[in-house]
Amino acid sequence: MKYVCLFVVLWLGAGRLAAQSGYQPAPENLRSREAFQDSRFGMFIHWGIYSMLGDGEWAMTNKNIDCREYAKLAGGFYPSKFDAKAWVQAAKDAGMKYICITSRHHDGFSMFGTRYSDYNIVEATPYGRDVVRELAKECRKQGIRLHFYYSLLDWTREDYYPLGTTGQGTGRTAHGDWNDYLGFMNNQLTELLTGYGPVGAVWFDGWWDKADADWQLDKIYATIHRLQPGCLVGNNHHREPFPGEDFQAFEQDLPGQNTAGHSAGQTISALPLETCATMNGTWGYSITDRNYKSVAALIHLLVNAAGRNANLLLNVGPQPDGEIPQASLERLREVGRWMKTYGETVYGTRAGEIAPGAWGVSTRKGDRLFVHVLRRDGDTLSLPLTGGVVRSAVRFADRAEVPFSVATDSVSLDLSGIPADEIDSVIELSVRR
Ligand code: H79
Repeated sequence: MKYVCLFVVLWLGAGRLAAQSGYQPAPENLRSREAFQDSRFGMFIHWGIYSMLGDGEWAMTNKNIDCREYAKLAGGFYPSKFDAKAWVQAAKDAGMKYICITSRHHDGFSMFGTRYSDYNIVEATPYGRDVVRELAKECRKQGIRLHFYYSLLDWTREDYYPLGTTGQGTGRTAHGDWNDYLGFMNNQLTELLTGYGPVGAVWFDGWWDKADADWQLDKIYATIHRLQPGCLVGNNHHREPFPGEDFQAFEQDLPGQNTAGHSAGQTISALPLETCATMNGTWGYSITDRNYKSVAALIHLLVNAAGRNANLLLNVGPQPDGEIPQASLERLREVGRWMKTYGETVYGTRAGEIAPGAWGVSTRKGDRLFVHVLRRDGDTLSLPLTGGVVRSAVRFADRAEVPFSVATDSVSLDLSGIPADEIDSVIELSVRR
């Protein structure tokens, strides 16, 4: 058993060496990491020609659609209501500070005007517009940072060979050269990092499709950091971060949790953390999925992330017409309304020293420790707290005093004056450390 473990450790170690070894983040990269953490809330956008099928972004593989048949969707893609301004406005109204859009998902279709494949929105659709460029422009105008999701996995290209664990039923018979594929990705990433203004982050996905392939991530990451040293690199590989990465991604789970089954292979690193999550059960547009989280659940997700030192990247899946589904827009507005009052207890904070519990979480900004009570269990809340002097406790929303008492290792709050049915009862403690 011991030897097996040693082998696993060595093997994982070797895999990491394939990433950007000896990586020293540039000063602007370190600043970006802080700004990224300060922003805490972003919008994930999953949009592609798959939206026309109304069955999520995995439809091609889930239904074993031949890639040549699938490609015909492009000829009918005309999102007549696409409006970058409306998308950015929706993100802003929600209190989001950045947008991460799928520049190319696993289906292999590029949502930007690339010179390296004609299978892209400008050349292959009657719409003919570079929606990523329009979004980039609008983001700059409205002060929202832009991140690019970029799939390492491809279900259409022949040079994505040998095939991985997914996409085996998409009808590819000819074999291309893996090195061509790596070159293609480097070229596309160079386009994205030179033609679209400042990029906040590149968000990789799909590595797990061929976990033991020679991805040459060192080259890919180095290209990104050379072109834009402040651009953060993240990779949703569900493992511990590799060298060259600037933040750690968690999918459909908060850091430390593994309800969705993607996070068994990763513990929490010292890098900035980001949890991505769907608003219903699907990333790409689904015409049948009405299983939306409530506004309260979404606020809890955001606050629970902040209390675990993580950002929340909350997804929307625009329709084939280019509009964000109404059910998503309504929720974004409501979360935004809440953030107008409580944003100060989320933005610019780091996890507080009171560990998350069934009751809720804490966040901190300077001497201000925000206790977010997400689940009330009686009128007295006793929390572990050591090494600080509690000077005051007030209800954040109206500054009303909250009676409290301290013991050596704890603080007790009397919540009797606070309604028990609030989404999040925020108590602000002034704690001098
Ligand atoms: O873009 C969205 C999804 O399309 C993508 N990531 C989010 C952000 C995603 N791809 N796959 N998944 C989510 C689910 C992952 C399934 C996996 Fe497996 C289970 C990966 C590794 C184990 C199945 C078996 C796929 C590869 C091996």
